[in-house]
Amino acid sequence: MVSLSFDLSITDILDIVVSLFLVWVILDIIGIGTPEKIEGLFSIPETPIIGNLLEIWNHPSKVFMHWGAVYRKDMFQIRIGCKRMIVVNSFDDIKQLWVNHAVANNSRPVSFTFHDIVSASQGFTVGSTPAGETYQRKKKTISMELNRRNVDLLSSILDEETKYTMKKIVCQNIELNCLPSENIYNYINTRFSDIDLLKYGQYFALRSAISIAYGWQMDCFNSDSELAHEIIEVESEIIKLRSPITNLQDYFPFLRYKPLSLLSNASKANFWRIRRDKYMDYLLENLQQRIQMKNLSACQSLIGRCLLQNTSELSFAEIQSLCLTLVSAGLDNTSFNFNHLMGHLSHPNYGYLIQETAFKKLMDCYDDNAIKAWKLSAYEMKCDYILALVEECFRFFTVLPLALPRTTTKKVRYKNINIPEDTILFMNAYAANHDPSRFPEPFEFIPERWLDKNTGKMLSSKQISHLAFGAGSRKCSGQHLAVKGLYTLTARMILLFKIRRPIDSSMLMVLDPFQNDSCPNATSFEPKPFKVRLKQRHHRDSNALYNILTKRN
Ligand code: HEM
Ligand SMILES: *[C@@H]1O[C@H](CO)[C@@H](O)[C@H](O)[C@H]1NC(C)=O
Ligand SMILES: *[C@@H]1O[C@H](CO)[C@@H](O)[C@H](O)[C@H]1NC(C)=O
Ligand SMILES: *[C@@H]1O[C@H](CO)[C@@H](O)[C@H](O)[C@H]1NC(C)=O
Ligand SMILES: *[C@@H]1O[C@H](CO)[C@@H](O)[C@H](O)[C@H]1NC(C)=O
Ligand SMILES: *[C@@H]1O[C@H](CO)[C@@H](O)[C@H](O)[C@H]1NC(C)=O
Ligand SMILES: *[C@@H]1O[C@H](CO)[C@@H](O)[C@H](O)[C@H]1NC(C)=O
Ligand SMILES: CC(=O)N[C@H]1CO[C@H](CO)[C@@H](O)[C@@H]1O
Repeated sequence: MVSLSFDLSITDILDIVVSLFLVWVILDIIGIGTPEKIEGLFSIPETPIIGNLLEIWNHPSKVFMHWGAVYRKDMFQIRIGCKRMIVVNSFDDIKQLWVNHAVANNSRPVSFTFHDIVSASQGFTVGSTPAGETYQRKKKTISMELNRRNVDLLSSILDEETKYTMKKIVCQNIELNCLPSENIYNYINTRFSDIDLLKYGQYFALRSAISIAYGWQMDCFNSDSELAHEIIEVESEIIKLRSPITNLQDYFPFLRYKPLSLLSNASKANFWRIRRDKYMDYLLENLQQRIQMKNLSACQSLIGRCLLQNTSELSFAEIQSLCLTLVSAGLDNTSFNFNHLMGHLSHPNYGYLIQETAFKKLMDCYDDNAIKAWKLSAYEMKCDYILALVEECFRFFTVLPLALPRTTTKKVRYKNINIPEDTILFMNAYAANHDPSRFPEPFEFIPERWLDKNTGKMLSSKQISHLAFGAGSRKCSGQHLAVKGLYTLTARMILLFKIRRPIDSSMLMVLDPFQNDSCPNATSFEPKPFKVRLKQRHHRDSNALYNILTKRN
């Protein structure tokens, strides 16, 4: 009996698959089911039913660049299943469309897997919330909390966290017990072996985020290492589920119905959601307990203040969403950028020279006093060359090559094209950041392009800007934090070390982020691991600097 009913259900499933598929094919052939073409906009040739799905499954950003070149179009439309979307490759069109047109009300597409399953309990992150009142309340809070002035108030946290990161890099890689009394300069000549710095970047991003959000210092390398691992692993799996291309249920609605949804494994999304809930709940409950005990750093933390003050008018669910945003947004984005920058510096043919220039410029800014340079690099971004280095890294790498997708909330007219309401827009940020009309020699890593040739000062954002943080009203709210974090990390790495190529030359970073991407169908680049080798940088104050690292606060 049991096996009979099992057989039956399998046939049932097959029946449903086949009949739904046939209905879909028929609908597609007569043209119901397929969305109308947008008039006046070039359309990439497409396959019936699926549209352009197969061609853009992997590295959509690169395929879009290729199409742009082949068809000589900066803007074109594509289709996946029942949805049509517009792709914009050129820097100027993105600026026009995202900043000057209809940006105020740009929304985010709602994805079935991501919004209905992954986000069922903790809510959406700010970045994935569609337009509306709840979005506006959350965005207002996070933009205000992380505006330039407030990020400056977080300097002491970044000071502490970058110091902690440097200390771990030193202590874990040269044979030494970093006891407070120990003088590290006895070990100066110890050689580092090849190391992968990504882990340190991730712990930096995670610890800073937890400290800012909850006023809690995580001990990532010891007592909280399990929790840290868990957060890093789960968040990086969840970002993969968010890909705007590979979630087939979004484009082929019949796949959402049981039993088909079981085949397409929505339970995978559920699995990660449950693991995420566990630590998100833990972090918030822990904060609430500490607030009850009147713990000062808990009460003054970003989320602590949201819970205590009623001025922000946030509901509890909205506060949960802010927590999620703060924990997840910087995690891989910041650490991948840090690692990528270190990878560039490890390239002997240009990276070594950049480091020497950077060190010299830092010394120039601080009267040749490395101790002062070390201390103040967390509190001010005075050295324009380091800032240029950071901006060039954001541009060159563009960790989210398609930024995050947008949806129009009303009709937009642009260059005689009527873009209807509810159209998905893809900003090809990678393409725009390598647009040769804006960035001569776009595939070269040239920090100087951000600086005035005569004065060496940073050019204004009107003169040069990149799109790694998106553009317009839904531009990244964490950009000041991300820039400041990366500035401090970079300045301090350069003060302490010379970053050199790995001894194992196969571990040298590959420059093209598309080439060794381990997950070509994901939203962000996921570079294969690579390594660098560190040597101590010798200067008048180097021993004193190493002593700062080993001292207890
Ligand atoms: C290197 C680090 C980072 C990069 C490259 C990055 C990049 C981006 C991009 C491309 C977007 C989409 C913008 C658009 O649609 O135009 C975005 C949105 C967002 N980012 Fe970041 N981000 C980074 C770090 C952070 C950090 C540390 C936070 C801190 C909480 C943060 C918070 C947000 C939020 C809240 C949004 C959503 C804005 C909205 O939809 O209105 N990001 N980010
Ligand atoms: C779906 O994913 C979950 C978690 O990864 C796994 O346990 C389950 O076996 C998968 N189911 C199918 C039908 O692939
Ligand atoms: C507040 O809580 C943190 C984390 O639990 C703890 O390290 C700190 O000592 C507490 N501060 C006070 C003043 O109790
Ligand atoms: C915040 O406002 C809600 C209702 O608006 C009220 O129930 C709650 O007591 C207030 N909390 C504080 C800390 O004032
Ligand atoms: C990167 O940043 C975007 C926007 O802030 C965010 O939605 C995403 O979760 C982040 N991804 C990772 C892997 O950190
Ligand atoms: C990186 O990609 C290149 C070309 O695709 C390949 O030859 C090389 O083995 C890859 N390197 C690593 C470390 O995977
Ligand atoms: C995305 O790419 C990775 C690595 O190539 C692969 O393991 C994974 O199955 C792909 N995901 C989808 C949905 O195709
Ligand atoms: C510029 C613009 O059109 N802004 C509108 C966006 O939508 C809100 C309501 O959702 C309006 O109040 C704004 O005027």
